[in-house]
Amino acid sequence: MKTMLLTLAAVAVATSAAAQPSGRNPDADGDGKVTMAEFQAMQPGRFFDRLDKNGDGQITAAEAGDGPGARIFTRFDTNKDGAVTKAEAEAAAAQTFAAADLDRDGALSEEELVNLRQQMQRGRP
Ligand SMILES: [Ca+2]
Ligand SMILES: [Ca+2]
Ligand SMILES: [Ca+2]
Repeated sequence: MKTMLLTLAAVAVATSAAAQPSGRNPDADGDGKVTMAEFQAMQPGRFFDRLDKNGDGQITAAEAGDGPGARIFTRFDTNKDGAVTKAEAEAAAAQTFAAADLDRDGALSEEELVNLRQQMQRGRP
């Protein structure tokens, strides 16, 4: 379970990085903490919309593409209907956020984000 969540975060971060080569700070208001709203604004919304090529509100394996993307999205499909809905992606992101928020203050500090990134790097296949 933990690996799946970290993989989602890795995908979202990787997708964001691909779209924004200069990198983007998820801390939109610059207060040093990433709230759930800021986290959700960064992921999964942006990468979800990009992957949902036909705009029907769900990502199929074909839309996710071949390779690691297809395997990852199959695992996000929690109800096993062959498509990842935005709700499924958001639920996975929310769980990722909760797992990363070590002190449970509802926001990710710089330290918590660094920790999350380190976990993603270790968990990467
Ligand atoms: Ca679609
Ligand atoms: Ca599904
Ligand atoms: Ca926190």
